[in-house]
Amino acid sequence: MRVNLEISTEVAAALRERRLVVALESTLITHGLPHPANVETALAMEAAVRASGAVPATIAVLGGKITVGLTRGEIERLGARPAGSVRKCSRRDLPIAVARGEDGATTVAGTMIVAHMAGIRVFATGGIGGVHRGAPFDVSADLLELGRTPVAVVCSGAKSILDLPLTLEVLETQGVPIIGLGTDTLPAFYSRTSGLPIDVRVETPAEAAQIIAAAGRLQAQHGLLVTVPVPEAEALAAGQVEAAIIQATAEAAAQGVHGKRVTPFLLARVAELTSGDSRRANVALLVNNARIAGLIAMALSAL
Ligand code: PSU
Ligand code: MN
Repeated sequence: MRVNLEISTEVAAALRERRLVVALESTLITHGLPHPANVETALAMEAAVRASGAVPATIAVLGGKITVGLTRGEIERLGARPAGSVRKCSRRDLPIAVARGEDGATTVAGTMIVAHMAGIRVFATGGIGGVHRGAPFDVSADLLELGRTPVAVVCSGAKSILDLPLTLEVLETQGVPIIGLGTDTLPAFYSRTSGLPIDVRVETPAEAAQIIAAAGRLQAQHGLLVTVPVPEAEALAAGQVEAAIIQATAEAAAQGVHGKRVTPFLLARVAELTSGDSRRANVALLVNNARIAGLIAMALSAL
């Protein structure tokens, strides 16, 4: 017997009518941003998806139930939970949270798995996980999930706390096409470019949708990345954030922070060291990516 998904009435109706749904993750609510900015951002992302004409589906595990399409109240409650009290769920964590009736926040990997189970093809987030600097075996489960689950992830590249060249190598090995919307280099999360070339540049969400549709016709069993640079007004200069990343990475190593705690630690510490500038960039790119994902979903339905 297969596990039941709790799909909200609105999302279920949208999926039945073949109206377009955009998946949104929940780890950025519980581990990526502080309260109450996390709740405000999650709700702003949902509003941005709607403004593009699509239906948002924020995904999480609630009391062991895999839930697709959280209500506003559920987002508010999840966002108010004390730090560390919600399990961060990548592929290996999902069965644990389900079996034990826990609350779990889905990462990019976890959200892709659930989106695919529900029949959702487009997912918006901030930055995917990747290969950590100085730790070439700390490879995010996001990269392997992109190699095995057919969902298009709209993001601003991989978080620049990571080793971006090594991250691109793993994505190449995994067979994941990287599409740049209005860019021919990989966006570097807080800043608009890493200078690293990617596979293809498109100018419109509709052109990105054509590639996603072609992957579908090829019966591709892997994901795709659609990368969108952070909006100009909130972008940080690469040099501005680099010193903070180097310091935060050294502190993580000195304090013995490892495993799933690394990414939340670095995001929080870089935000402190940049007096909140990195967090403003993070929020701006999240909302912008949700808007673009909505447009891609709409274009996909028109094909
Ligand atoms: N994007 C953000 N903030 C976040 C994340 C992405 O703007 O907090 C989360 C995603 O859920 C991603 C996770 O999957 O960070 C990566 O964690 P790790 O490196 O441990 O795989
Ligand atoms: Mn890791």
